[in-house]
Amino acid sequence: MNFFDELKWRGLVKDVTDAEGLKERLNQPITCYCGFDPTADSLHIGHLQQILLLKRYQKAGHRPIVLVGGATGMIGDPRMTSERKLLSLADVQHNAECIKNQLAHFVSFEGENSAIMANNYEWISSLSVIDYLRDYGKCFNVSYMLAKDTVASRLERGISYTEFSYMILQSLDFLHLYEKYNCQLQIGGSDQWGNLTCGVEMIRKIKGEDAKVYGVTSPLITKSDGTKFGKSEGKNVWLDPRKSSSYEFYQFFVNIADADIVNMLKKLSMRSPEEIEELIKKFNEQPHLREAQKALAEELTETVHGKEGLQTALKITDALFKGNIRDLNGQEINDAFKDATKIIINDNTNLIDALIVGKVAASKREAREFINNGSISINGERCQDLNKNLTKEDTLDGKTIVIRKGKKNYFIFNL
Ligand code: 383
Repeated sequence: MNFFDELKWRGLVKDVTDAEGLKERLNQPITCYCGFDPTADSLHIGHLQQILLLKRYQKAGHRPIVLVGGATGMIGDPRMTSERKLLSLADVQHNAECIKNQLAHFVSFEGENSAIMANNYEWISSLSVIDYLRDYGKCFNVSYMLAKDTVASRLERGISYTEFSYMILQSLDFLHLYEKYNCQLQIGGSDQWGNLTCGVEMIRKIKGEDAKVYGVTSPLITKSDGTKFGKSEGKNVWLDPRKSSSYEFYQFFVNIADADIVNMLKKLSMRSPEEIEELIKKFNEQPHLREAQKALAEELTETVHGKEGLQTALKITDALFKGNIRDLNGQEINDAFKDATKIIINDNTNLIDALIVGKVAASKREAREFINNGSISINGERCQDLNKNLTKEDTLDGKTIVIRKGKKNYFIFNL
């Protein structure tokens, strides 16, 4: 399987400006780029596929350019739905610095095909409005721009001239990288198709038919249950451990539905196709073991959070599974129960009362029953004492008490 066929096998090719041409071209090293706008101070799981794609290109001998959109982030790529709120220069610059550091971890800056880090603020911020309109504006026919997906979808609701111009900026980036680094390929998610084709067209117009450049998109990951990929309980899963812990990240992947795991394994694992086929085979024989989910979760957690992050995630997962809460330190407890509702109680509250306040039990009778039959544990130790009071001494870190009902229902009490 050559590189392009492997990308297709993985489900990482949606549209290509010239599929035959690109397939052929990829037999020689190419310089390719993908852009990321600094709309937040961290990237999230939705960006992972493209980041890993850049890594794949590099592994296959090509040179990746990671572009941070310090200028485009000031303008805003139009969304299908509504106008974006403008971010301040200070925010964009702060975000750009943050995501640049994140992105730098995924590619190598050594060797013959070392990666390049670029920020389009460098060349766009100094562009004069006259040059912009004369040199680039002339290449775009307004009716062509109006026909682009995102623009077309916004015409009724309204789209500002600012966002309307976005595609010109992204196109001139491609031209700039083509001129400076002979970058001949831009990749992106399928939402970027309009921007990619614009760039290819513009380079052709300015540089002539001989300037061969390509654009290729990959499908955005879709989930079989219709919910959005990359969100856990409606919230983004971020790549920055301060925003989403390694445990949260690991849980996201380990909980992928059986119906989705094969697709995600192919798209996101750096394992070879043979190794992936092997995993899929094992998974199909014994899906309940969730080996495929565990393998992907472990691989990606290690890539994004490092060996230590993975160890922490596995330690928390194991402790919650076995109920050994006492093995966790303060930070790990925070990570483990970040999203759990915290029930505030006074020092020395009777356990039965606490179970009612925390809605662990519906009545005193039920609370007693749970305690009697051994379903209640405090910090991982079963408690069958009906007279138990919860005190400072029961807290793990001076304030937190973890109560479990049955095998898996955790309730967090704060004193
Ligand atoms: C800016 C300047 C360029 C080339 C690209 C850009 C950014 C691009 C964009 N991309 C998304 C983003 O920044 O908005 N206009 O969040 C996402 N990407 C990648 C991928 C994706 C896209 O960063 O589909 C998901 O991650 O293309 O939505 O010269």
